[in-house]
Amino acid sequence: MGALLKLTIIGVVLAALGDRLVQFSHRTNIFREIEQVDLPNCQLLKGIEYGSEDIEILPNGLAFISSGLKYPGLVHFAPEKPGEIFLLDLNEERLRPFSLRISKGFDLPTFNPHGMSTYIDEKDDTVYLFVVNHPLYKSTVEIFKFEDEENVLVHLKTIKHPSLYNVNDVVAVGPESFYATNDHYFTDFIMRFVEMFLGLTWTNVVYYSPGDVRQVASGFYSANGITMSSDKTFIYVADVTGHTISIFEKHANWSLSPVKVVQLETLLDNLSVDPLTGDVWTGAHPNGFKLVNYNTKDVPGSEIVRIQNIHSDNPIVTTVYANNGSVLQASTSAVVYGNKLLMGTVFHKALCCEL
Ligand SMILES: *[C@@H]1O[C@H](CO)[C@@H](O)[C@H](O)[C@H]1NC(C)=O
Ligand SMILES: *[C@@H]1O[C@H](CO)[C@@H](O)[C@H](O)[C@H]1NC(C)=O
Ligand SMILES: CC(=O)N[C@H]1CO[C@H](CO)[C@@H](O)[C@@H]1O
Repeated sequence: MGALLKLTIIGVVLAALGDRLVQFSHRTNIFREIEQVDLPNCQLLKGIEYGSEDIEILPNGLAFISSGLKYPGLVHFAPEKPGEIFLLDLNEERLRPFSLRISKGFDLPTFNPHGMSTYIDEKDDTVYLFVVNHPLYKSTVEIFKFEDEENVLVHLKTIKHPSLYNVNDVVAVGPESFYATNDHYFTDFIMRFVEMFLGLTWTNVVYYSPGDVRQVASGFYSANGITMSSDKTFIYVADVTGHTISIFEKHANWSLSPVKVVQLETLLDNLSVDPLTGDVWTGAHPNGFKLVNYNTKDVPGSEIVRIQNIHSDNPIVTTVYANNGSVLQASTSAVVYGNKLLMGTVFHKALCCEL
């Protein structure tokens, strides 16, 4: 091979790598620093020290908080402690979350809860709690029935399916059916890193019901939080490293068709919708590098973003709370109840402030 050709090939390879690197650092916000934004009357939730990865609030103000996620590549402050689901009554002045009892027969030592969703049966007001679980780093979706008189989660069913290969979050649409995001093709940290570095868009949304399982959307860099509009006609999907929220119309046959994509700057994670206003809220990672490269001297921060008028031509995107990690590290979820804003994190505490 001629020297010139060799040089050309090396040049092309380096240029391609450089391009990947620029795109990768952009997708993971390696260099981003944020301005702090404060809110009044904040209280950290007592007893929650090992994450509050996802939060689901029932119309009556009871909140479920999943805690103790162990995830390849992310820090955990108590790796031997099984995951828990906390219950919190947001109508109380002093917030006192407590760990919910789970019925016998469920494998608690390997409980590793991730995204959650609730489904309320209109016939008899039964509350079903769907929890993404990673026992031994596999992916299942657990369905529980919530008995509010005894404050216990009764385990009904474990769902496993080859199409649900690495589930992140779910949104329940029936007592046994849901949409789920697969956030990476691989569970292995190195392979997920390679997948991200190459900018592969192999993550997707799967519809699951006992008789019908199929992919209904695809082409995300890292599909993560998923939720439904208050009127139940649209599905919103957060793409963390794509920095986008994709909006889909939900059809009677459960297919999804794309409506539009809203571009954000931050690494948005879990999504929620304010039932009163329709605003979309997300807990986000200001800087992806600090998240995966945990350093006590330079901790990952938190950023809570509200998107108003998401269906209009000009959605209003506002950073409502931002902190450098001195109070709250690695925010993932933000949920509103009245004038209260509840904020969850991957592996740190949970915070409630007034709006
Ligand atoms: C589902 O319904 C939509 C809208 O009516 C239609 O466009 C689509 O082809 C249907 N998909 C399937 C898989 O039947
Ligand atoms: C974070 O903010 C706090 C309070 O505003 C400040 O005291 C602290 O030095 C900041 N930490 C870093 C790492 O910037
Ligand atoms: C419910 C949900 O989307 N959970 C995500 C929230 O944030 C964490 C941290 O990145 C994700 O890993 C979860 O998948």
